[in-house]
Amino acid sequence: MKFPNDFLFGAASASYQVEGAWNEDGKGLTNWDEFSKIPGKTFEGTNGDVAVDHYHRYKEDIKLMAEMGLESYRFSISWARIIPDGDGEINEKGIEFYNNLIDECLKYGIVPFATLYHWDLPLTLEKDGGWINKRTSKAFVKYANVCFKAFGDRVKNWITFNETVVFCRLGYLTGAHPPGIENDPKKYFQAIHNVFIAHAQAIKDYKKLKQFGEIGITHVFGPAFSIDDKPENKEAAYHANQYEIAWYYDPILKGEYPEYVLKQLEEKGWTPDWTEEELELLKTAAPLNDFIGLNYYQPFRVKKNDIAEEQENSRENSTGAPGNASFDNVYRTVMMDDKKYTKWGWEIAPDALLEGLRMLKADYGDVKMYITENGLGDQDPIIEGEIVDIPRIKFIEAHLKAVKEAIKEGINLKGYYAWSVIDLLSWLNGYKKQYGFIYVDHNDNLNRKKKASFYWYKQVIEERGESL
Ligand code: BGP
Repeated sequence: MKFPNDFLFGAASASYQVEGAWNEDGKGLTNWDEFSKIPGKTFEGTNGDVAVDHYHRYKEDIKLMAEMGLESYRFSISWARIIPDGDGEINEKGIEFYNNLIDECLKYGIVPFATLYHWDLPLTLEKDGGWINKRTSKAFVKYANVCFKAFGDRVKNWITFNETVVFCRLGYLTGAHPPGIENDPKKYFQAIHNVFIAHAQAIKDYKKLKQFGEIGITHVFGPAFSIDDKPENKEAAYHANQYEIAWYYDPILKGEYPEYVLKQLEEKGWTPDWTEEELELLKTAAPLNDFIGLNYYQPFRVKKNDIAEEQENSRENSTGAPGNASFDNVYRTVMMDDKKYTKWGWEIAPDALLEGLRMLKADYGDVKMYITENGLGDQDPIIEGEIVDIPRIKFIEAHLKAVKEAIKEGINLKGYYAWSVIDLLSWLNGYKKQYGFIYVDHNDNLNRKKKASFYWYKQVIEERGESL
């Protein structure tokens, strides 16, 4: 079977991780510009000042994407380029940059899929409370409207937020992302709610503009599975899925937070400050979501947590590998002997993607979905100057097979975006952990080079995945 004609084969990036040009052409400072320079926060002190210089090399990069046959490029817009202080004046140079980038995609027939928020928040807003302050939600809606009006004639696919769970958890529970706050569940749940009302208002505004494109949000998709059949571990997995999936997906797709979590938040005093009006906004916005984006890297194998201990909030503990207790100490994620893991300890489990998609279909029906990120973080083998990233090919191949199977079962998946189109800055792992189809030589002027996976993905796209 070939993939259906309306299925998009894409790849993704994010502004802070590729652009560089951190202080050029009127861009304002962001939370990450500041945070990444605090000693010890990132791997070997890496930051996105230059990143892979996509800001200056986007033409060369998009030409390579076209050569690969890429059908869609998912990129993010840096809010601080568009509105440098978050909610004040518009920076025309910022608009110009994304106009050029979008036009360059269209020149080759590449569908531009834009994310409005991939974690780089204008610093002025962060200093005023960031996502804890509803000023940020309002500012986001204004910024989103500026983008819809400037780019919406050509961008027909919009993602409001990337992975709310990650920037809120790492921002307010582990302190590994800005604003670097640790162990503050009250703030964590407040930040999520403030993001969701911003999302809801932005999609309502988008629909009013009648640009006839589609809009949705992207969430991490990390379904939890019990390590065995013991009732206490099954309960732990249920708890994990309520807090990590239902808490995020329900308010978007059903317009209501899940009862199970709500009840516990109330008992613990963690219920966000919200108004009836905001809860109503979530309800009325829910049916307007055109799709949900899933970033799938790994599932979680969980068991009941029976070791009462203080969490250690190190950078290493925040880079995604299992082995930690949940913030509320109810369950623990574990590595299992019979599973396979990447060099960074992330489970490789294409079968769990398929199983997870079935769970989503059961809970949320036929909502349209895109895999907006999936990929292998690796230190790629270089043999005689060639980047032979065979493990990446195997990884993506296995996951695309799962996607194909899902489509055969009638799951409404309309695209797959590999993370990432080009090697880029990993937030906490620097440049050592690579994901791209295109290699960037940090020892030689950031020169680009095609990896083995580049040629492989090109072929997959050409034959629309028939031989997968
Ligand atoms: C996702 C983010 C991406 C990217 C990816 C890989 O959570 O949306 O921006 O960083 O994970 O993560 P890492 O670089 O930590 O391996």
